Amino acid sequence: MKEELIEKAYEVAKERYAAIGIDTEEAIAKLQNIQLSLHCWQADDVAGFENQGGDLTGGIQATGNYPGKARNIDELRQDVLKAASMIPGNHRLNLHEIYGDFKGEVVDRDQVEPKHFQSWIDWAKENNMKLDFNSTSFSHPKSGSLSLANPDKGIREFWIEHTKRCRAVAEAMGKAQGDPCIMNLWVHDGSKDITVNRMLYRELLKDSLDRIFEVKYENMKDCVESKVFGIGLESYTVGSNDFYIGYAASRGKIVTLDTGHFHPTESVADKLSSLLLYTPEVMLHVSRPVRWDSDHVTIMNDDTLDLCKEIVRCDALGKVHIGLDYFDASINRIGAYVIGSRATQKCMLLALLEPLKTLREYELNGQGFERLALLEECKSLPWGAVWDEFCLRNGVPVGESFIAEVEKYETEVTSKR
Ligand code: RNT
Ligand code: ZN
Repeated sequence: MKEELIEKAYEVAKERYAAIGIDTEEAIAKLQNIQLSLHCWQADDVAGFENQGGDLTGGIQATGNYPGKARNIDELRQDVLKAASMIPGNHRLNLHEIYGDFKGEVVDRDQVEPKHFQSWIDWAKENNMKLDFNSTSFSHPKSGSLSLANPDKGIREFWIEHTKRCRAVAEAMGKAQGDPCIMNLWVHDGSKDITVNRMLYRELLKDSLDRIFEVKYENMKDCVESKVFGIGLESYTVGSNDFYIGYAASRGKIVTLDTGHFHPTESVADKLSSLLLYTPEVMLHVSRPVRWDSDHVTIMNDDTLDLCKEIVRCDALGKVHIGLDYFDASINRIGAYVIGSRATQKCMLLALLEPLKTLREYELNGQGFERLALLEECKSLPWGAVWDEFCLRNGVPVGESFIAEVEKYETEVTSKR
């Protein structure tokens, strides 16, 4: 597409938005500052570099066998940079513990140290990317159905040690980058069939978490992520939504809302304004559940739009961390990164272009018709021209031109793996 055409369209859009009291330049500036935390695990179907070829366990699944997944740390880094080159703005990378640079050594989970992530810290600095982190309780011989909530003392201690060490890794990352590393804690703990010990496991998890969080750090922030159920763990999840809301609210921790971790008709967007009253910040795992927590690639659907609008309506841009969490192994994986990231950014842009002041006036005046009419009209305002301009200014492919770019990378790089 010709640059002049994009700019011309933007000038028209700018005027059109100005007519409803919206400054598109302000929206663009805000969008520029929103950093997504790109999930490293989309590049290799959550395999990591520890148990090459090992099965993905813990009730999650990456389905599909599209060729070209990253097989080692170099390939993964190359893929992430390629994806980032097609996503406007500057973003973060979210690592799981199993993606450490173990240099061929067997480093068990209770042995992990910041040094195993030194090359990531260096790489991130070179590439102007900040890092976030996750402990990894799945895909391990000691994972089973219970990790931090395991009544077996040995197994529970193992995972407590792992998670404590992960916090130390996150602290090292945060310190090195001069910006807090957000560490997410999700454990799959649950039961396939009816359990008569719901309380016992939750007491154990609560106690494990208290022990894990004993050390106070300055350069990392802790998040806890709930879930409804995992595959093979359908009857009970120790770390349910209620469990973690209570935990986080009483301990000043951050709740991670994964958009695939609630009942299908539950609105995740609606949770922000409640959580933000009682917990300091919120972490998001933006995903796309299709009938279950299927982790399809995020798209610009009503769920994602509602979520982004709520962030803006709650005036919480500085308090909500936006991470992505999906793993589709059935399509080009770099393309999947780009689609999901850009879709999330488009939703954020639409949220930033909302004539909130007028909408709120209507609402307070009891003008329900006017509110609904303006909300509907906003859907067809020329936000696409603002998006194109944003991409152009960021030097990334505009519109569908990234398709050819992904295809080229596939021909030259991923198809040869
Ligand atoms: C699983 C959780 C969790 C994982 C990642 C890999 O249901 O969403 O966040 O997807 O940690
Ligand atoms: Zn998640």
